[in-house]
Amino acid sequence: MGGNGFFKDPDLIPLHDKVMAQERLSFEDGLTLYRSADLLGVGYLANLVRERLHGNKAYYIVNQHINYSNVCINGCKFCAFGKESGDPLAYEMSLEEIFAKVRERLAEPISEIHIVGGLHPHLPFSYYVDMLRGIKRLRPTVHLQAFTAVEIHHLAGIAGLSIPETLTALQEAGLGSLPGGGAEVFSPRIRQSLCAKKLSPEGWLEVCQTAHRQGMSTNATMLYGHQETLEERVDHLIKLRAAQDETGGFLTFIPLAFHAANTGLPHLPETTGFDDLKNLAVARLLLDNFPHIKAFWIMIGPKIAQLALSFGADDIDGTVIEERITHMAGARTAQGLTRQELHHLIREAGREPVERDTLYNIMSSS
Ligand code: V47
Repeated sequence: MGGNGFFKDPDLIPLHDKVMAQERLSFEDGLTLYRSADLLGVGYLANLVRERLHGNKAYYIVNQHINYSNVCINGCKFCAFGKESGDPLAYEMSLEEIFAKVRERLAEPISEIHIVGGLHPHLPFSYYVDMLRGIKRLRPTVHLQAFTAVEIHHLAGIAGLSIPETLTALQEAGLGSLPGGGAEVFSPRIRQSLCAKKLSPEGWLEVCQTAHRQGMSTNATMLYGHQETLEERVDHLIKLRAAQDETGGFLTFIPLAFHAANTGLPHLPETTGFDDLKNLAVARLLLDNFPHIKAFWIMIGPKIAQLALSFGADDIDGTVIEERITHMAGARTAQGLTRQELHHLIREAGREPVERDTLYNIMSSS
């Protein structure tokens, strides 16, 4: 397959040459990919890179999500999860409640706990440190992937510490890596319109790069399907690629499909399967220095996530259990999938299921 006759869109032919030569794609190339209606052509190119890097492997993880509080001072328009303090739907878990959630699942072979919340105005820094310490006491070998770069910046303000000092204190308490949330879209136009109070793109990148310099991996995301242009998507990806060239600590990129229910943008339609696959494929092609591209099944549904394994994605996230951010915004996906369900999805797609830990060490392969 491949070659000039394969592509319905002739603009993809020069990109095929570049991909075969392992040449870096430009901003213009990114736009060509996004503008192309030839999804199979774009997917084919992304699959070349995906298989070059990972062969037939499709990674997943046995993990648990804990969203400790939805109280948030940022008020982002695209978010249905964050609530002001005092809102009837606002909640914050006590440390005992968080530990109970961990205890409930001690018998399960969970290798990662993913912890994200809002920017809470009052909880003291000790709450976060004690949270990590307490969970590690209950599950000493679990990897804690906790607090987005935006939360880290907020916690630094609460603690009166610098970003490096904050990360060190949290690392000493058991923090293993940072999840990729809070990047949204780096465009100043979008930030002004949707999340003016949020940590700036430069601030977000600086926290991630500081974590990298301190030996921690982080992930990166892009929220798509709201008001952003194709140029703004490409700009976001190219900025991530440039940051990765400098510090090299980004592990996985996850495009996040916007869900409109209960947000400040309720009129916007759902993202389409075409756009979900396109974002994963373009990311695989532009982010040549990111090891992994994840199709987060919670956001795009298990069916599209399964197809994504042939459109650039090598990872399908994991069992998850009790995700709240997307479900508050109307996601109709389940709260979790079993290991068997993940294996079935991956095998049917002709891939080899590989259970990984957070850092992509292989746990088992069957
Ligand atoms: O930062 C908020 C996004 C993110 C909505 O690192 C929304 O492996 C869609 O980053 N519709 C948090 N998305 C989740 C996140 C994540 C998820 C899974 C894996 C990883 C990882 C990271 O969710 C936020 C924001 O960008 N978000 N509201 C919404 N209405």
